[in-house]
Amino acid sequence: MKNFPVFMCILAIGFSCKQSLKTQNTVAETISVPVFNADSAYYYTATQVSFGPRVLGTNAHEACGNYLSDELKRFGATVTLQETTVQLQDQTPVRIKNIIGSFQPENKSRILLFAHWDTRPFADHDPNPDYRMKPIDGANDGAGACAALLEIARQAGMNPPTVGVDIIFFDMEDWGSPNFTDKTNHYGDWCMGSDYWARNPHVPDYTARYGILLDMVSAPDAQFYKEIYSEQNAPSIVKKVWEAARATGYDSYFIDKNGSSIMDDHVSVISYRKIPCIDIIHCSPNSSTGFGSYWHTTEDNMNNVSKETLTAVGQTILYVLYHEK
Ligand code: AHN
Ligand code: ZN
Repeated sequence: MKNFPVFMCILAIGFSCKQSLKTQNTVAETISVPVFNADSAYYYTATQVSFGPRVLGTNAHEACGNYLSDELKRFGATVTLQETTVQLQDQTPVRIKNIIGSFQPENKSRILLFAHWDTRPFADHDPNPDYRMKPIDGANDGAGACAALLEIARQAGMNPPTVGVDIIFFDMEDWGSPNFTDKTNHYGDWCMGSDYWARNPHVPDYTARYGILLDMVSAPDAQFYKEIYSEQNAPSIVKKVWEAARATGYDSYFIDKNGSSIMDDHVSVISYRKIPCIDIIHCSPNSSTGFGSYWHTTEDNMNNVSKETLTAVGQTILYVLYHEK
């Protein structure tokens, strides 16, 4: 029966379960990719924002950290909380908490997905000078990327991929000094949570095949350019993800052009853990900041969160994850 493999494929597609996208890989094989649920991701974004700005040392930060770790547990991850004290530039101690959710922790073949969960304490790029010392909601810069990862965690819990997955929510990414200085505030630095974890991983000698950082992945009509440190350190992962976006139909978000070099949490992981990592980050090459118009302003709120953008990123990552053997 010469047509048997083809026939089996048609059968497999015909009987596909309701919540998965099947792509035909070879004649004999179909790969099921779960469907990213944008409503869930939107809800996880709104829930984080509802706690208030997740600025270190606040009740909102504490409550949101508990929420994120509880959700990872609910989806079946083994959760490790990594807490430590770091110092601001004026030596003030601050407590930080990295939240790590591991699926199939015994699996040696792992993929690392990460985002930052803290929010910037000041809207230093707000057009209105009166708002520049106010904390931001961080719907896009913080909550959206964590929400996309929570939805991926939910899918990984229901329908495990072949690889083990670690999802890390890093704390204190967004405390770098603003362009202005004033005497009433004290500043930290960028990427302090990921810097700490990369030097002190939750598992001794932790490694992964590669890592993907999501940062600012929920603004309407976001555009993701190929970030330069990603291109330099993990070109094959950039290629894999951009091809996955094309295969999934979201290539209008993933621009086939180089962007700029961005110091972000992936640089810590590349430098100290030697894991090739990429950063999927919304950039606007023609804007004054290089980032989207809401970046570090009080407009980074739920009015500017797009389910379409969350889906473009989330579905692309699921495609990559479930095609790994
Ligand atoms: C700098 O502009 C130095 N880093 C951008 C990383 C960042 C800030 N991502 C979100 N907020
Ligand atoms: Zn930021």
